[in-house]
Amino acid sequence: MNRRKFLKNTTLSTAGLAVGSTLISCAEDSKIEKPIITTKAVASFPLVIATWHVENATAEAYKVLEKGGNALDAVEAGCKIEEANEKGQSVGKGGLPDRDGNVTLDACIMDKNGNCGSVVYLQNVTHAISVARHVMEKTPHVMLAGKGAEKYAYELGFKKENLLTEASKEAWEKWKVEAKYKPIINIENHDTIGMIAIDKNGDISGACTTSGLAYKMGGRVGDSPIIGAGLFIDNEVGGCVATGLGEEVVKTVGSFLVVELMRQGKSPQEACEEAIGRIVNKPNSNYKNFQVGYVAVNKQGETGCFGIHQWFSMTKYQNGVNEQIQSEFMVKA
Ligand code: SD4
Repeated sequence: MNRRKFLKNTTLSTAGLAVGSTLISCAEDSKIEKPIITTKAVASFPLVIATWHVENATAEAYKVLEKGGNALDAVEAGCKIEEANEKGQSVGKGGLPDRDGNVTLDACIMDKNGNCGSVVYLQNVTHAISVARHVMEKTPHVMLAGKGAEKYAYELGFKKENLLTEASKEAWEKWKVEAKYKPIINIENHDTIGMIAIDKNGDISGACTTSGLAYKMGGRVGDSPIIGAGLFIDNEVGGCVATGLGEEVVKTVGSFLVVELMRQGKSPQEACEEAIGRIVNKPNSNYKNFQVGYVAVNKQGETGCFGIHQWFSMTKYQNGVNEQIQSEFMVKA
């Protein structure tokens, strides 16, 4: 094994950083703390990280990587687990519908060469992430929407399915009684799945898939299928995926921002914190009422995650350990 490969495959431990927190200036009156990073950065390949608590999905992706598979296949396989999981009410089949009762999916994928594909407002097809991959690999385009995306999926052989499960229909019927639209700050089980993998060659790919915000307006598209907002990968630098209120992520081009901050030398953790700060510190930010969370990894395999509020989490599979990591957060009540 040559030295470069040896270094790539060897666990690199960097020093743990000090524990503590400092107050940062912030809009309004709440006590907002900027934690100093407490996690030890331990870097090694292969690895998978994902938003929220999705250990089955990271396990599936890691299986691909362990067999020597590439990061792109790994993130697609991982995301498909959650898309097929009818109990997850914010991804794929079983996702909560828009206010008219339609389940509409957004997804995107990006590879080590900067290629990307996405589908927005896709209906009746469970595996939006796979359709997005086909858009990337087989069409001259980056993004297909609505009926066009659905038609393309059927041409590829995807089957037409009713994505509105009884449980999601029931939740929607209950919601209709008051029909108040309010973004949900945290979904306790799991949520939009954004996933990034680094394979044994050190190459990075990422994917993001969601049914978007529950009871959104018909036609609404969030950040998750928007390259640079919901996901961004630069194989020279690292990758980032977002979850939470997509409108706020789009306004700050969040995932691209995190990757660019890492390019400038910030750790993944520092970059996620700064990107969250950009949202919170905007004039008149309504941050108390919504959640945004980022997970990121750099080329060395160091990871970071950060949310506006408590209860955001990252699932990480690295060094044979598949674990849920509770994210640090900005707003301490
Ligand atoms: C969206 N970002 O459609 C997605 C939803 C999400 O936690 O991540 N919810 O805005």
